Amino acid sequence: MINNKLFEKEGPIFMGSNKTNMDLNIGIFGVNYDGTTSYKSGTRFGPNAIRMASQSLETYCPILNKDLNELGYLDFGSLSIDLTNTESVINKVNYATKHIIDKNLKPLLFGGEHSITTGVVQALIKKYPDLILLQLDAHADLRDSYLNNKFSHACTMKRCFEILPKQTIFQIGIRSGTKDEFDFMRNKTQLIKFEEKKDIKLLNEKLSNFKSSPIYLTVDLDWFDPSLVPGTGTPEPGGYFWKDFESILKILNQYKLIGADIVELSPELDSSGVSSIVAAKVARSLIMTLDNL
Ligand SMILES: [Mn+2]
Repeated sequence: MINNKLFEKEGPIFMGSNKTNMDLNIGIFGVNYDGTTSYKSGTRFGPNAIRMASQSLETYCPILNKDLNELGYLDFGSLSIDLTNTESVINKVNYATKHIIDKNLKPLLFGGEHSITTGVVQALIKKYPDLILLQLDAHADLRDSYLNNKFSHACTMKRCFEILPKQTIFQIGIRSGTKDEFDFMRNKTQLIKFEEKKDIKLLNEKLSNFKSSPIYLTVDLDWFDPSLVPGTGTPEPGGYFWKDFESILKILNQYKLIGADIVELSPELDSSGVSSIVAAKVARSLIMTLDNL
């Protein structure tokens, strides 16, 4: 079927994102794609699971002292994509991101697998050449190629690194990868272990050189511990908890976040539904942080 629509309008939307009486600041869209998933698939159901779980949350966040009811964001729906070719999905994400930023909105994406981040960054660097990237993830995602696909989820940070003019990525809490990937992170001094209080201080110190830089945040939900977020395709023991995310959030709120994504939610792998709730709460937090400027 030929489909010329950019976004699919049917299905659930993120809570409160049907407001028409407000100046918009943030544009949400989903990418229901899990074509390169190497272990367990199902992230194509992620965007709608986040939207449905959002209905269970309060609109008010006591940590950030903000209320979604006072913020201008719109959920455009999920991107119409061709599931057979990763590169065409990434190109479509690039195109859709450009569409969002041309409207002067900050993009917030719901994945889908991590490969989609490459498309967002391709679009963002045209507007923000001094963009820096922050990645929360269990995995380095720095492989040059994986299963013969350079656009695999396992390569997404490598592809981003290659196109970022400033070549600056801070990779927070990475605990899995090849020796080559860890050597790369250590040599570029971009690995932040985030295991102790001093790592929060280290993150703050590193970011203090980028007070005026635009920052893009990619949240791979497997950064969290599998006991909190079992609904992800490649769970990795030894992860982080909600309080850890909050401490990063507090730091980010002092910086210029211009876009974000939440990827790798595979809702059907978690019968309790808690993974989707965590993802929706991350989304709520990021809408509030993106609204900061
Ligand atoms: Mn990842």
